[in-house]
Amino acid sequence: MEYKGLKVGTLLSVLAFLVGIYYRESENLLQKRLTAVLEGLEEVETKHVGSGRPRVAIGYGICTDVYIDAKYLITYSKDVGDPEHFDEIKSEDELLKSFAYYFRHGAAAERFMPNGSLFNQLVSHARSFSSSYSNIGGNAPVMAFRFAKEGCDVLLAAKMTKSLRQLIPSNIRVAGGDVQQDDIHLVLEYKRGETWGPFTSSRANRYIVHNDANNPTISSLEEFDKLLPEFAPDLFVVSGLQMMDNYPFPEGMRFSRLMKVKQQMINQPRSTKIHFEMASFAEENLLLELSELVIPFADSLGMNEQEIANLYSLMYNGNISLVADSNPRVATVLDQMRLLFKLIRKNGKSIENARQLTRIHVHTLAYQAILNVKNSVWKNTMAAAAKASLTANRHVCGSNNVDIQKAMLIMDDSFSTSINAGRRIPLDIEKPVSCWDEVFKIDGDNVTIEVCVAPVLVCTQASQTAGGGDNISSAGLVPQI
Ligand SMILES: *[C@@H]1O[C@H](CO)[C@@H](O)[C@H](O)[C@H]1NC(C)=O
Ligand SMILES: *[C@@H]1O[C@H](CO)[C@@H](O)[C@H](O)[C@H]1NC(C)=O
Ligand SMILES: *[C@@H]1O[C@H](CO)[C@@H](O)[C@H](O)[C@H]1NC(C)=O
Ligand SMILES: CC(=O)N[C@H]1CO[C@H](CO)[C@@H](O)[C@@H]1O
Repeated sequence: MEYKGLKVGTLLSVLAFLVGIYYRESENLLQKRLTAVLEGLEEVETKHVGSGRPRVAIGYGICTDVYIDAKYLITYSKDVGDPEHFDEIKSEDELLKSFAYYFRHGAAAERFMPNGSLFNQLVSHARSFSSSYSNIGGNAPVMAFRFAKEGCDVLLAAKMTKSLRQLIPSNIRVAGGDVQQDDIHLVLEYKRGETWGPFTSSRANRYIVHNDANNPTISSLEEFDKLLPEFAPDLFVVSGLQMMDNYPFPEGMRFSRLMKVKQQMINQPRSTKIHFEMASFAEENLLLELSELVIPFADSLGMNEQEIANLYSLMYNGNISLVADSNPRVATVLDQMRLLFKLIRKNGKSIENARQLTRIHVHTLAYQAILNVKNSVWKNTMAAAAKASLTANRHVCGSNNVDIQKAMLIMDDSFSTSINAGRRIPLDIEKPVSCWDEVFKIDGDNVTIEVCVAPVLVCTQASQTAGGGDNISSAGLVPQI
């Protein structure tokens, strides 16, 4: 018995030992893999060393972001009922239903709250939690900060209070006057896999409500216009236009403001590249207006996976998609990029003063995809994809040094370049950024396109999600200008 017992015991411990080795080995392999990808990305990123200080002008707007863990501010109860989409949020009930609608898809959303006192109550409530914090927010300032950090000379179009202005670094010039009160955005954050009632989030994201008075009217546009000729930017970025989404404008006002944006874009000399950063648009009419008044006058477009699905759906099906897959396959996104590129180029031919679209950057959780016309004004596509990818981890994890202990790869071991006639490209961990050329036939012309895809070392311990897209898009633009 004893002999047998000993034998079984020994066998078990040998087995445990082997299992231990196996796990340690696979853990080691995983770490090695992530390290290789990180080193591969960093190598490509550092290949680009900028010369000189590019000049970047960015419109429009600014706000104070108040961050709160969503589950602290809003609690689930059975009364929430079915998730529902609302154009604007008129009551706390609507907030809960609307939050549920986006949370279950892990999709970002931004909604206007017309009731100022309800909004202020929510902000005070959020601020009463010690874990809440605030930051300068708005797409334009986040991009401006990033460009300034990356060594650009920056001009930002925004009106703000004197106290907010003191928080803007002195190396960023501001165009726009003073206001009495800054707009506040209340950012409800949640993590991947978090539950809220019966719903589970598929990724870390945020739901934003606001009661803006300044940003929707792009009140800084005129002041900005006066400074632009003298500033002579290499790059002009149009962003923040989603603040017009579902905003109660007086009749015709939105259209006339967008006409001013169009005019401002057209007025720039051809030597100034123009980038339009998309955002989450819920109002079909606004997106239609943008596709007439803004998109045709840009050289470059930046957007996330939801935004490209939305724009694609509008241009192809004639309606918008409010939520889309939050982890789309590379092939799906590349196909959407190709079709949008061709369509926008085609439409542009019959639009007076239109520019030729030469670049699209789509940032997703799992990868960065950049498409641009070869030998165009955009350089260093590969470095741009790597930089965008690393910035995604750095921003979300809140640290400049990527820690592989807090990172994972979501992108598959290989991806297809297209849903139908795609080629499979394996993910080479030593050379993680894949680039290739394609020839597009557009109205009888052969246009050579360079496509680069870089995997993201997804941050597993998110410290922030808001502003991620803006940091990533700007980081991707810097090596290219
Ligand atoms: C606005 O919100 C306040 C506070 O929640 C509420 O008392 C008031 O009835 C609301 N007003 C409207 C028009 O819904
Ligand atoms: C948009 O149109 C397509 C095709 O007509 C349809 O399948 C889809 O359900 C519509 N989506 C929305 C959100 O209405
Ligand atoms: C475009 O490329 C095709 C081959 O891929 C060629 O037959 C055609 O002549 C080219 N067209 C132009 C305008 O260069
Ligand atoms: C990692 C990183 O640099 N994130 C930045 C993104 O942009 C915001 C606003 O400028 C910064 O506060 C973050 O540090």
